[in-house]
Amino acid sequence: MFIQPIDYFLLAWFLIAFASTAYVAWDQFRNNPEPVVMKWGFVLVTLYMGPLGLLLYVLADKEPRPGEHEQFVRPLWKQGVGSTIHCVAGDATGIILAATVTALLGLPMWIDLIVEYMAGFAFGLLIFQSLFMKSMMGGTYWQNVRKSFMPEFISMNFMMAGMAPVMSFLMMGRDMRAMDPTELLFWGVMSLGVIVGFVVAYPANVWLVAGGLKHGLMTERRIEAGRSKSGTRQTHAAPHAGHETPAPEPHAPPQGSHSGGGEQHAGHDMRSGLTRPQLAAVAGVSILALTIGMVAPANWVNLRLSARAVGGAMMPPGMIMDRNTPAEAMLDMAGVDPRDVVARYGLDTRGDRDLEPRIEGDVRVFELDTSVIRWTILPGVTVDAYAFNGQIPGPRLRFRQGDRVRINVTNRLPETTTVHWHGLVLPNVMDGPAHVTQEPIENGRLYRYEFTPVQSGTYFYHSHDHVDRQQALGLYGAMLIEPREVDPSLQADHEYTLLLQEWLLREGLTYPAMPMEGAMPNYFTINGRAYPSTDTIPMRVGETLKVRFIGSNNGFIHPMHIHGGPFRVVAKDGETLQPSARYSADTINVAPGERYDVIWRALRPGKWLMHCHIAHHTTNNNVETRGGGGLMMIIDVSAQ
Ligand SMILES: [Cu+2]
Repeated sequence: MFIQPIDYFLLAWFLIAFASTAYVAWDQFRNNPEPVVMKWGFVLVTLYMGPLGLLLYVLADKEPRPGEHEQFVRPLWKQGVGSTIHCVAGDATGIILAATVTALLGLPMWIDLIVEYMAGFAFGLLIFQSLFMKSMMGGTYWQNVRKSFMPEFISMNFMMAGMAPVMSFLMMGRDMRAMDPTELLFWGVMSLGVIVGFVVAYPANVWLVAGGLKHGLMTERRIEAGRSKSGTRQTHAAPHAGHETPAPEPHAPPQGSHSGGGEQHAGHDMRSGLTRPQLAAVAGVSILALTIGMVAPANWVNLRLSARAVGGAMMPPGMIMDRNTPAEAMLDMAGVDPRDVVARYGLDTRGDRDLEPRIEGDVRVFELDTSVIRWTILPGVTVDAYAFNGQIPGPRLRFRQGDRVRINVTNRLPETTTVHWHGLVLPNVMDGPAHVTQEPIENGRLYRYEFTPVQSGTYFYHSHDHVDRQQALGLYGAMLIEPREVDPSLQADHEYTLLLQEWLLREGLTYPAMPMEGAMPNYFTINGRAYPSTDTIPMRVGETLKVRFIGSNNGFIHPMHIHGGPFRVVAKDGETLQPSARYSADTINVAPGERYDVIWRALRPGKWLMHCHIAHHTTNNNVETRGGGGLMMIIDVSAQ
């Protein structure tokens, strides 16, 4: 629940909202002399608008001192507040109920908005507005429904004109947890929508009250003593312009038409000072506002998506999401949900650890499982990653050319996956591409890969289901196949296997890095660590080092460079180069999927760097620490 700063703000907001609502409810039903439907109106609106609802209540409606309610609620602005309150209480309740139901049903956002409008209008008209009018004016329920229709229509249109864009932009925004009713953010967006809807609907409500077509606040007291022992209700309507003048006279100041106040109206009837053309014109403008509010957001966000399709996805800042961006694209680029993390590892845990097989007959059995982990790449910097066996990179699989190998892959990711054994000659059904050679492995399921490697050299394995996402989040590992016969010319005093990776880490969330807008990486790792937390290789002058570069990353070609003299390239993509084809270089471009085995000789003592030559890839979020960052490590050569 609490994974972003907004979540803590919302927790505080709703605690204040509940406290405010409790106070308003207590005060309304205990102290405030007004009709029950109005009491409920304020209670609901305070629930939705939190401290702002409380503010409106104490400033406009709460009886300041006994007997003063009639006088207190008289000003037009307060009457407008009251009128908006009983509109919003009904409309917002209908809208929120409809939004919850449609989100759970998985309907597209545009249908969502239409259902919300209809539910809000029905709720507002049939419950709050008509009941309120009935308690004000008497008459039958259906007479009041008819009378309330036009003012409710105008008010609802403006309300939704404010609320709809808030919902569209924020629910379909970067943090689409806002589409999911089980998230606090959903309720936060609803609250903000009601507040904006209230503000937009308020001027029309003031106009309708001034014109005598709506009532705002009124006083209803039980007289306990005197006339009747059972108690008589007396309703005091706050006076408003036009209420006594049938002529279509525009609103005079509300205080003007009455002096003294406290006039009693039982079954008070309203006469509107508004003309049909005036009403029609305002209704027309309200329809225009409604249309803009409902339709305009479709220019920017994809309202055809549903909460079920994308609800809960958190998108990287800067990602281009337009009105045509499909749900699949969003899910591909969405950040890892920190609540899916099942284990956390510090700098003391290494990746690329050798995985011991179990021997079953003549078969070597390896167990791999996938899960979401939190992995430390630098002191205080963690990524939420998809990992094989809880490590980045995944465990190193070592076997011998000609060995029978079985690898059981159990998927514990929140999505399907498969594994591809990059570069190997094997049966097609063991190759791994999802939907091509096999059905993807569902969460909780196991897939058994079995083959006999006929090649030898440097290989690697990686996810082949939503590769763009899953490999970028960490699903890769080295696969080193020893040859049947050792070739001395490929031997060295030291060996180091080097797996490259790019990460996108922003605001505490990890997104799959991609070479596209908003998804460019800002951290880079060698074997799951960024410099200065990368390994240091100790050597002596005269010794040789065999480096196996593996392009296990997705997005970039990394020109890998070693200081202190050239290396000899002896193998490419697992294939040993003929002696005549071997060559010397000091920089080699390692593209995604490529492997190079190079042998470097330590000629001079000292600290010699091995690093990517795209300078940005040797920074951590654009910061250099101790001379660099990211794809950089040190070969520490001592004299003899
Ligand atoms: Cu690079």
